[in-house]
Amino acid sequence: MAQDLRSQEFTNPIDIAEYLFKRLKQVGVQSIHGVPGDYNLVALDYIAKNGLHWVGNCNELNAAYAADGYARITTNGKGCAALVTTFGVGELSAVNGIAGSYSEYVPVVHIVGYPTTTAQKNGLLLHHTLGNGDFHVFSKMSAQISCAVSMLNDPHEAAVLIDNAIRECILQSRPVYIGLPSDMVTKKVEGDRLNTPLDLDFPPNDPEKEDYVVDVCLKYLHEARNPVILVDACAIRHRALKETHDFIVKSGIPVFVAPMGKGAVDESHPTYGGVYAGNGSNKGVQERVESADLVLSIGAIKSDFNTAGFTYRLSQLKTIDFHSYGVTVRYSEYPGVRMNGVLSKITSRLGKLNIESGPSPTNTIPSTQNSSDQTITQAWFWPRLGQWLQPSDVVITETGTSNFGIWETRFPKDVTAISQVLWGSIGYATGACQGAALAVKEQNQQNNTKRRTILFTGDGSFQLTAQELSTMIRNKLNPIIFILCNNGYTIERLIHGMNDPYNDVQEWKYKDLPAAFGGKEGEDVLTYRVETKEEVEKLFEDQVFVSGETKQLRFVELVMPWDDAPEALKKVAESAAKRNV
Ligand code: TPP
Repeated sequence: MAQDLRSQEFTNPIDIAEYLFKRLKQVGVQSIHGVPGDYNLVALDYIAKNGLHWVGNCNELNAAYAADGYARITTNGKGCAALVTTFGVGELSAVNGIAGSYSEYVPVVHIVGYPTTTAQKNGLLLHHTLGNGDFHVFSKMSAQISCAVSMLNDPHEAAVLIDNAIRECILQSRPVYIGLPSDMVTKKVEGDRLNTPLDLDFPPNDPEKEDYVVDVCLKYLHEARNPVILVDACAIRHRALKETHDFIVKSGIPVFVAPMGKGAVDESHPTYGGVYAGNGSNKGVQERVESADLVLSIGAIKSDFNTAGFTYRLSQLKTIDFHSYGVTVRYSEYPGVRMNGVLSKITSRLGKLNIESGPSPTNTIPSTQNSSDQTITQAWFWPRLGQWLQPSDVVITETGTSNFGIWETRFPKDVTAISQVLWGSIGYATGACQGAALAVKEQNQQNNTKRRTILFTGDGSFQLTAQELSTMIRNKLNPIIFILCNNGYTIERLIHGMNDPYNDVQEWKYKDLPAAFGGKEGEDVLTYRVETKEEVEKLFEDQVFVSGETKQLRFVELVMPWDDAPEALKKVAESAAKRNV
């Protein structure tokens, strides 16, 4: 009765859950990840009703990783991803994944189904509580890894809180937490609010301040003789890729990427020079970047693994840092001036520059690897992969040898790279592959394209989240998955305990898993095992395996030596080992 009276206050009353899912759909979300639970079941009824697809993950951690992967594909526009979990047990399982999204600036909306507001008020001794009547404890935990927490306990403010959460999620590119008590799901809010789309444009910089910063940057830029551009992850995460690209093309300045910036720039562009990561870089790259008289650093995240163990040798006196929150020119800080506006103004006002050219990387396999030895070595595989990849591929790598090997892979145009170099939770890549492959499938259907999603993960990492293969089969996804079978935690062996049993894993029959998860060979999946370079070559030429149109998920056991690692990893492991004592 009370609800009926309240709904009369609105011209177009709709249920809170309907409002929430319609808003998510408006910002481009087509699929919702998660796991059901009795506190979210009623809300789940609204997903299909509003034209959204329910993924149904095997567990909440995987759902969080998958949502992260999905978001990294959709944020090229202004999108995000969403997952639904249940109070306490479900949401806490997702926390590691959400923390990763927070750390790496990925916009994920985490919706948690709560017990009713009355049960909360009365402090009932309910399942999934700590048994102490505290219903705030889990949202307080999540507040540390969310840029907004919206508890929908009052229908009068629910629509505003939902709008605020989704907007903050996308603008700050970080997770948000929405608590939805089960009795609030059907309470009414004003549906007409949906006629006004959320404003997802970054607020413009103060023009006077922006002009000043642009002038300062241009002064140093026009004085420079051998500047370089260094692009990193935040250029991707904070949607500055177009501005970055325009600047690269117009300026003609040699451009390099940090490992987390892989995929941010067109690596087939003539001024692309390679991956810069201090001592982990190829020789020509390190020399060129470190001898520059000006480094234009766009969206840097100078973490240990991203800088090959803090081995950058770049002076702040020769650096201009562009960030989402401000610009730093040498030692002068200009807070509150977002890089997007500054970069596009610099490009439009740029005069003629005197520039020394940079090195041009190739995908050539090192001559030492061209021997008749058939072993699939890391030094051979990653450059070879660069020759095989296609434009627009999505390439996912995992914490382990693949995250470092990929430094040696020169991408064709428009490749999107996904990895979790800062947070580094193993198992992430397989979960993220499910989400990315789904987002790619949706985009392929919409744009009539044939993008491929390709995963490289270690055998050890795969064992943490292997069940997501089941979700991929269930959702008819067709990624190409390479399991690097090298008998255990090779990256850990290099850091400590080369021969110790704690770095071994049980050897699984990985190829048998798709069948165990209900996938039919030939119909849903195609499985392969390659042990020699020749077998890799044959696989790379197999048109069914290669094609983006192939409907089946492709699953490859890629056998590599247990003690082999990319050169960059060897250097990083050495410095990680030193920091651990
Ligand atoms: N647990 C989590 C959740 N995340 C971690 N990063 C670790 C443990 C520590 N760790 C980092 S890498 C790694 C482990 C255990 C081993 C990865 O081995 P594998 O996937 O086989 O990759 P390889 O180096 O052999 O390619």
